[in-house]
Amino acid sequence: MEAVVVKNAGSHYLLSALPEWAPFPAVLRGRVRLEGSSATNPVAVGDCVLYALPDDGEAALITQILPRRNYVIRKSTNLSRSAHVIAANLDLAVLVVSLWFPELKLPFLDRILVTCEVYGIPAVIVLNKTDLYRNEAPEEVARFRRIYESAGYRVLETSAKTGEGVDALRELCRGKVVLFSGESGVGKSSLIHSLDPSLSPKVGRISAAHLQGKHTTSLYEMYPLSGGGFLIDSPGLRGFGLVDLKPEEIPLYFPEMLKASEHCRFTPCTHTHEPGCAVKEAVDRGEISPERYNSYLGMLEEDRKFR
Ligand SMILES: Nc1nc2c(ncn2[C@@H]2O[C@H](COP(=O)(O)OP(=O)(O)OP(=O)(O)O)[C@@H](O)[C@H]2O)c(=O)[nH]1
Ligand SMILES: [Mg+2]
Ligand SMILES: [Zn+2]
Repeated sequence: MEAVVVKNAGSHYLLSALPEWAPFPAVLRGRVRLEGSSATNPVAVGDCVLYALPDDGEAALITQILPRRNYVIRKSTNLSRSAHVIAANLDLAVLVVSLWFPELKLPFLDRILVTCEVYGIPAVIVLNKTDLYRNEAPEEVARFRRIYESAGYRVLETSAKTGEGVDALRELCRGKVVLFSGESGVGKSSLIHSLDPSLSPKVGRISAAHLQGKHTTSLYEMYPLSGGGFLIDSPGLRGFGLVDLKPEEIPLYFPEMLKASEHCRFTPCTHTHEPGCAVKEAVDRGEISPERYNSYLGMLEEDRKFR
């Protein structure tokens, strides 16, 4: 029998035969692994699995993990460089950020965006907590929008507190399997609650000392959106290491750089020192944002360090 993993709590799982919502417990038998996967976690929320029901009426046994349509994977940023599959078989990734509390870190957002591009997962950027800074920092909000809209991404402004943008976000999520990802404290769990008040993932506070989230959500868990759709709440990301990409592959996953690179004199072009580089010219003309270009240079640099 086939079902989807809707909660991952270490060695215990909940499964449900989506779109039906009736979660039941399951465990993993022995060494079930998806062929070719080197991730530290064999099963992720969103995985489609085959299971058997034991005679003793205890938890179902996961017997096989079916091939993934796509997934989001991150490398730990410590020395082990082990990889962790965050979620699988997604229709949409909602990448939540805030200008303040916690402070915005663009290179971090760009890494997640690159990963979504690598695996072909559509991404929207949600700028949450606008109630805190819309009036205080309108230029910063406009600048943020410019950077990401010119790169081809949709940017939605929301406030889980006032409900701004929540209807638009609900429309985007309807009927889809959606991962909510981002740093701790940006309001992923709060947004899920405001999309559907019958859902109540635990919400934390912002640490007064560090002005950062407190890693309140500790598990990957899917929630059914009334009206259709499934939302995956996830723990705040601390760092986001890119999976193995060759340096020449990185610019393929910056949509605006990929487009401009058609006109580079050399192929491949690293868009750093080559004469006649259309990407650098686009940066100079202000068509590609310097922030995104700098994120790219940072990724190249990191790649060199670990080689
Ligand atoms: N002012 C304001 N506060 C918000 C908003 N959204 C969330 N918060 C607050 O931000 C804090 C963190 O919210 P959470 O929803 O727990 O954040 P999270 O992204 O789920 O964090 P982790 O689970 O730690 O990854 C809480 O105090 C929320 O009340 C918002 O739109 N405006
Ligand atoms: Mg949370
Ligand atoms: Zn170039």
